[in-house]
Amino acid sequence: MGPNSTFTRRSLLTATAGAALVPAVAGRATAVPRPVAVPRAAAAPLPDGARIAAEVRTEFLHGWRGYTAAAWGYDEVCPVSGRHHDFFAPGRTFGLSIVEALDTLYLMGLDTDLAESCDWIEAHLDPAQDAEVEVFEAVIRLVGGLVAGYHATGRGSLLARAREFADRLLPAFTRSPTGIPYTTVNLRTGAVQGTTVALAQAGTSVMEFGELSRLTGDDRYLDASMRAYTAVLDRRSSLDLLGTSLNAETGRWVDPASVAPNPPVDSFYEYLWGGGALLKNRQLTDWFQLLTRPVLARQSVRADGLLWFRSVDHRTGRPVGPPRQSELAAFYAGLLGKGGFLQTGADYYRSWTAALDRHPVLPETLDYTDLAAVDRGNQLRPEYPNSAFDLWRITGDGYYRQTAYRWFRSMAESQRVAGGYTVCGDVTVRGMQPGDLTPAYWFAENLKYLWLMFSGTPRFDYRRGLLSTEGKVLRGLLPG
Ligand code: DMJ
Repeated sequence: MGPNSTFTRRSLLTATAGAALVPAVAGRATAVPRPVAVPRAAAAPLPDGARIAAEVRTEFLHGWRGYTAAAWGYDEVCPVSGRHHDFFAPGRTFGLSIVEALDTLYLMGLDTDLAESCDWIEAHLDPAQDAEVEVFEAVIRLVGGLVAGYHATGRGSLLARAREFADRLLPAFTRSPTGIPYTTVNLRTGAVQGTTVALAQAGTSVMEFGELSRLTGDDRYLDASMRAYTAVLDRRSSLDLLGTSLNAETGRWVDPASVAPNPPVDSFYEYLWGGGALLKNRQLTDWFQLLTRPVLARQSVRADGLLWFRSVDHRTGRPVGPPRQSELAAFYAGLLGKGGFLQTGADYYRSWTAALDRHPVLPETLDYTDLAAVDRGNQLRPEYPNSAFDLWRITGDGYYRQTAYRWFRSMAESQRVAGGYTVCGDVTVRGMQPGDLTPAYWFAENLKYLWLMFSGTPRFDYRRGLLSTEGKVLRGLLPG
């Protein structure tokens, strides 16, 4: 999830309505409804920013020390049992939490930990393991993490490792007759599998692969991502909507529902905007605009003054499925802000803030008609503070810092255990049934957004910086 190259600081209340910010897009035009501001509740005054930044860093270190003490070199820590978890394949490790943490360690000034992490990668990380990996996850976590680590440290070994992973992932793209990548690839053999491909799997590589092409001068990575995008765009409906998943070999839609901005399509849209901004690629930006307008026009709904997104059949625009919203969709508030739909993004953020009034720790899935938890677990997800960070950068509005801090405190009060931070089983019961996992993305995302909002670190270019869907800083790390 990432931003605009030019950030203006203006009050949300005086911001131009989103529709007026939308550049003209050639082709079939869709009218975007005029946004209506969702009222926001007064938030408590914040402690001093430097004090919050210190608190955030302390909590990051609590999680990091939990990982390093119990699971160093493994993908993820189970902070309650002290065991570890293999993320990609049983019995295989990629030291995923280490790779995911690199640029966060840099931004927080944890330079000794960063050096030790890089040393581990140089000594142990093997991109040629006999492991069948999810291409989407390997790109955003491993390739992205290593590229961001390279930007943070200048260590060429990290870039070389990123490139080797990308080379081993490329068969998923190049062996596909349509260009839509197979979902898995064996890193050692190059064998590909998985023909039913969700949009996020088809279109979440252009930021990492584009940056890798820029750094190496090798266009194969960017070309693979663009070919996949073109294959999907060619299959949009007459309404300029997309379904959920396609067959990589036939190119036919498997699931025709447009479920944006929910998973498993979420980051497809995010990377059209992010790739456009990072690579200065007008085609990607135009596609983002082209596909976003009908999502806003046909899928946005207002319930009790809050803004949500329903699912529709991408061919007819008719509503399908129950009124559900995944927590993962909360990233879309920031994306809309960055993409030129600021008031709509602000409204959507306020909807999620209302959900947090009801559930201080967000459940995985809500019924948006009454904010009831449908899937009651919480996977320690970062989407809400991601949007807070994006909207704060665009507007400078203190509301986003207040609400992000509230989110942070709730996480600290509910999901902190002796060995770090953990997912939980049911946010609706007292005690929340702590689970036993710190997902590796927690080291990449959750506290990075808070740190960037409160620390004012000189190691980040607040104007030009761009982050991936996994929170990797792919542009804008500064020496310091
Ligand atoms: C992260 O791995 C990425 O943000 C991905 O795009 C979807 N969300 C997870 C964390 O919730």
